[in-house]
Amino acid sequence: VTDVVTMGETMALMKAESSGPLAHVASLSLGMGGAESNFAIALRRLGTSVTWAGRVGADSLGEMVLRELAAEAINTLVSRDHTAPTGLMIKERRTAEAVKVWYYRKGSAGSRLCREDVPAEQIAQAKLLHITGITPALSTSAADAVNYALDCAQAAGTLVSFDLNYRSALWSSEEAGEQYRRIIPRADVVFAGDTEAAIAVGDAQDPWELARRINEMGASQAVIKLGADGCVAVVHGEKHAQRAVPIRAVDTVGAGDAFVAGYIAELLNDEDVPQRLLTAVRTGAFACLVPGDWEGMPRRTELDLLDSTEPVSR
Ligand code: KDG
Repeated sequence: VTDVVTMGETMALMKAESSGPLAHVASLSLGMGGAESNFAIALRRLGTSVTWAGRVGADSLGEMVLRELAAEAINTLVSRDHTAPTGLMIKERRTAEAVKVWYYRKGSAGSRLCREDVPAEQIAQAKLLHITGITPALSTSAADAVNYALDCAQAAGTLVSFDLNYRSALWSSEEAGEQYRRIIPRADVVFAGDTEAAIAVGDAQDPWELARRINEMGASQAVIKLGADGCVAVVHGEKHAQRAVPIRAVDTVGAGDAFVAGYIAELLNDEDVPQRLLTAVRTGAFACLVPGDWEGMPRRTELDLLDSTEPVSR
């Protein structure tokens, strides 16, 4: 039994070693990434037990995903799909600052996630189920799996958190908005960037209004992620704001997942909202400081490093 259960697709990730068009990049390094497993790793490093459920191919890349998750002490409930490969994404560093992600995931094992893969019992016993808006975009069977996981959580009184995580390569904003409006009322905690939130609830004057509309749809904790501007939240009717930690980002992919993990870890530790948001912006900042999607996720003992003025600590 773990405190948190999450599910989704984790893919192999090939990262360009240098900046420039992929056509002129001589070497790529191999790793993995996936919003929910990034979240799981960040959460585990902060001290919360977590299960990741998903589907990978019966191939070497699937093996790599499972090895990495095991090395991070994530409990895994995985189907090995013998008829589809593990998905792949390639990260192009077009300029030193601009990262472009290319997906090779259509028909992948992960996208074939279905309701049989949903760990109903573990969800019922967990404190929280975490879902992202990527999973329902993968296929109809994956969308059905999300729906079923939400049924399991609601029947058992397990908290639900939902990160909208819009991916324009996977679906249109109309399709996404429709799904978001179905899932938000079933969630307790909702995370969204401001443009993502607008896909679900329409444009608004300010992020508070976006959060308030998400509350109105039934999620009592709405957190709007504003990147370098920090975040705002409306939680049980109360407004909160938190500034970001000033950093020089090298790769922001994975920062949102880290942010969510920071908030959820503190929520489950019964910390108040300001503490949840503070840990969230700090974990998010850490994720931006390394090129991988999850490798930079901090351990709890490392959170203070962001304030350190010492270049070397011994
Ligand atoms: O949030 C980071 C994820 O986007 C990345 O790790 C890969 O899951 C991924 C996706 O679908 O983009």
